[in-house]
Amino acid sequence: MKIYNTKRGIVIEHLNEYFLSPESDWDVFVNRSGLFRKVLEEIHTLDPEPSLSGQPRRDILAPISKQEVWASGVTYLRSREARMEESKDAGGGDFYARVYEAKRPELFFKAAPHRVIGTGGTVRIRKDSKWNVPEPELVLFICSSGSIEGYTIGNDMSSRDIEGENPLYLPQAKCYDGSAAIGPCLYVPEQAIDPKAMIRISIDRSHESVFYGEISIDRMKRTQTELAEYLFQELSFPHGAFLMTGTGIVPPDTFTLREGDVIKITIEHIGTLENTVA
Ligand code: DO4
Ligand code: MG
Repeated sequence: MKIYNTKRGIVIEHLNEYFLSPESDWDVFVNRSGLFRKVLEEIHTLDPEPSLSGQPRRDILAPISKQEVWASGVTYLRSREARMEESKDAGGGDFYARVYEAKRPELFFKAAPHRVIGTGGTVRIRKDSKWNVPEPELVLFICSSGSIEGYTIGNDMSSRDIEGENPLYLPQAKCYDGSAAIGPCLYVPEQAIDPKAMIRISIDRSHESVFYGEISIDRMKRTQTELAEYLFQELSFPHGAFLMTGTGIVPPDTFTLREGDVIKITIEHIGTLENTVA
């Protein structure tokens, strides 16, 4: 089942049928444990609305209202290698190797909800940075009681030169206007997402492909539950929270994003998050 936050309200897609929820408050709708079963019961009381199937992309909002967005880092080998390389001159490489092996994961605050971009929106590169990449990530939706209730796609935009200069600059490399995109929907399966699901990213410049990468989510070193438990250990989230689970795809060091680039991130079962760079 997929839940869309749209200009018309909350739209539920289930088995190729579309329903408009009578609930208009996104936070009330999503922040429930056992979300799949509860929504399934609700749609049994609703009539399908075929007109919702062709809703234009511009009507789809980011699947968020009052939730904070957090992120995990160095959860895939590729991220560990890229970070060690970019920070070696600053003497920071060892920290990434250590956090990859450590029991405690790296968790950082990524975005307040008002800073989050949905599909079709514009992500940004910082004006004081020369080396920027998108990070395609599986994102967990965790309800206020701590259970993983759904998934979406995330782009953890990152300034590699700022982060590489000194790991203490991480919040500036990661948190700025237009640095976080999630969407297009909240995917709420009956069981946990298929561990073989692939994450794919393509970047187009002037209609030509300049980068493509893919990885399956089971290449992540940590479990989704472990990350969610660490996040909720000392923090409460009254409306639930989103947690980006880290990137396993990093473009070569010669690559940097440019204004006008189109970034498409697809995760099997969820859909495609598409954003243009400004
Ligand atoms: O440690 C820096 C950030 C790591 C990150 O965002 C990732 O691995 O996805
Ligand atoms: Mg990341």
